[in-house]
Amino acid sequence: MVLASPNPIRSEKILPIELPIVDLSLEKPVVAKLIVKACEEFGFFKVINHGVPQDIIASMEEAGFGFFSKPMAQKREAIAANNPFGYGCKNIGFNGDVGEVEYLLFNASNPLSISQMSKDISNDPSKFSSTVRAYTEAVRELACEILELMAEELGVPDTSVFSKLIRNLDSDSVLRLNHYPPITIRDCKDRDRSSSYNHSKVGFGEHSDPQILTILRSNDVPGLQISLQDGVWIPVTPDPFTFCVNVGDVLEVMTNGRFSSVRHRAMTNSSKPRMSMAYFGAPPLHACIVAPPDVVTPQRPSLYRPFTWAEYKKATYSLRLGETRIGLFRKC
Ligand code: GA4
Repeated sequence: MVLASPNPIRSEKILPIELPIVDLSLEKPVVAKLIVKACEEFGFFKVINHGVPQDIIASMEEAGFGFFSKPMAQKREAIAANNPFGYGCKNIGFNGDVGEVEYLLFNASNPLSISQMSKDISNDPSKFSSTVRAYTEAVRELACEILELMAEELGVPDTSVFSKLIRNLDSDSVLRLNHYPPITIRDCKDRDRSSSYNHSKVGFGEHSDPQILTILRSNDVPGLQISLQDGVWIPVTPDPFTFCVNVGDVLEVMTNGRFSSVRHRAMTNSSKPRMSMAYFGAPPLHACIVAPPDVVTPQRPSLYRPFTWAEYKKATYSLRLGETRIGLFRKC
């Protein structure tokens, strides 16, 4: 098990492989096949011609950078007391994980909480909250479109089986803006400075996403890496015009293990700030997570016991970032 650490990591293999790119403007059946193949082989893919208006993306990015460029004393006003939402700096979760990252976390399905939080974030709270809401709605629609194509290709008759969970008004989806400031040579300890290592540090440690589907957009700065094999990292080439989509733990369970929720991490760099904006589409707390009968066959019997998202979330927050929680729900 590898836990989040802010220190440089040396003895690892970095493999330059490109993720599959799915053009959403192609014919539906073609797109659906490409998506399912990518989810089986990589758990990750990029989408182009995704239909999310560029001005909505640009406004969200501008609002995010606007906040992160504020003095620390002002950013601290957005720290929430007893919940994961609001501003956070270096601390990830509640169990001692740290990284070279600062972030804003929003309850994506609760417009009221977004408006409340915006008061501590921006001098123009109504503009900020409508920017967050417009972005969230646009990426949620994209997530639903992708989830419906997946269900179709998997042969599930109710093609809204996955998407209805995140369309539900009680969905527990979150939006996260992660800001990775550049780590300069002066920030590194002497022993790191003398090495030929490129001074990259762990921004957000190795983990899998607990939810159904993640829709991630980053600026043109590298940092995201995925791991298809222990200790082997594949860097994802940044492209601000595409979205990077990945399977979460719940979708791995709901496809009875056909899709993989793949571990990934974010590294910092020494030259430019990186900002990623991730929408994590999640079910409502009371939703029962179980694979539809169509993906359970005699050759592929059901792998997980049914559980609620509330149970899964509780397990997630009781463990460290890098720990595997999906195994706790596997049938013996
Ligand atoms: C990883 C994916 C999302 O960023 C997140 C994270 C959450 C948090 O930062 O509050 C967690 C992490 C994430 C998984 C394990 C737990 C919970 C931090 C942590 C140590 C918002 C999420 O849903 O799970």
